[in-house]
Amino acid sequence: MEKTFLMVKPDGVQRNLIGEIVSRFEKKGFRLAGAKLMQVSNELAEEHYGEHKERPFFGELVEFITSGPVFAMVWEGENVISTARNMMGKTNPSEAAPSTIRGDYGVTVGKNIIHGSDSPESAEREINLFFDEKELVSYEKVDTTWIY
Ligand code: RTP
Ligand code: MG
Repeated sequence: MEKTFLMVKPDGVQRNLIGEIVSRFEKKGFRLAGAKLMQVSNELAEEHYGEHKERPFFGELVEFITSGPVFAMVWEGENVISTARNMMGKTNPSEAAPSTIRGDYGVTVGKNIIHGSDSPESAEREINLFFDEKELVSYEKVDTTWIY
């Protein structure tokens, strides 16, 4: 099953949006495979955003992502990588459509609430960067007869 790495950024945690964001992916029908509240180190931030090393906003990006706790998650499901990106909305919240996470809650590009992997390669890289294999749980949701 396809997996993606999603992370509520420090602004989303400060604004009490963890539950709202988890809820959207749960209701959509995806399955949570792992999650943790954590402080990102400088080293991890620079590795995670390595593709943007030469960009003028790199310093700010690393400073922001390390400024407070983040909520790191692994979600799985059919086409979860691209579907999650659609549910997040465009990078700049001012261009993100209403009903997307960034469209509903974000204002500025530097504080856009959530990160999501943009390809199968980045999903694999980012999941391995943030999670040990033993932190991920594999299970099925089949038997719902005991829910009243
Ligand atoms: P992310 O990696 O965080 O999920 O965001 P993304 O794919 O939508 O956007 P990306 O191009 O990977 O950029 C990473 C993050 O850098 C910040 N950014 N700032 N000041 C700027 O012009 C600028 N451009 C990008 C954003 O916070 C973006 O999420
Ligand atoms: Mg990106």
